[in-house]
Amino acid sequence: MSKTLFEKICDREIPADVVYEDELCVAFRDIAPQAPVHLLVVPRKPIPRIAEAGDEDQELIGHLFLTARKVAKEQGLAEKGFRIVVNNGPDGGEAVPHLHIHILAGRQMKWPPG
Ligand code: DGP
Repeated sequence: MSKTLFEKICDREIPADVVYEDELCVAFRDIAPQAPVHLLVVPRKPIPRIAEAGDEDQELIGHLFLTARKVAKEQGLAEKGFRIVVNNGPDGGEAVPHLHIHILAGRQMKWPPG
């Protein structure tokens, strides 16, 4: 199977502004930022979307969220706040079929989201 776009970024085959990485995931700046700070936290494992994560991914999914917390703190976002988003499927606004957590910050977020 060919690699997903985000697998190629995780493997450093496509350049990205990486802010954090470990054995399970990579965090990098979104190429089309929707806020002054827009980061993606991506598992190295190419789970297409959260709806297709398995029970065996429980630890990994927890790791992704705790990594989002860690990255947000490291980037100085924790005090003013930030938003975490996971898009799933066509109606959810998913464009890249490789699970990722968006971290958005640096402006007042609106609710409900568009
Ligand atoms: P989503 O709609 O949730 O699937 O979000 C996909 C995000 O991925 C979108 O905000 C733009 C970002 N993106 C797409 N291609 C690239 C890329 O080549 N590099 C980086 N850094 N981000 C990308």
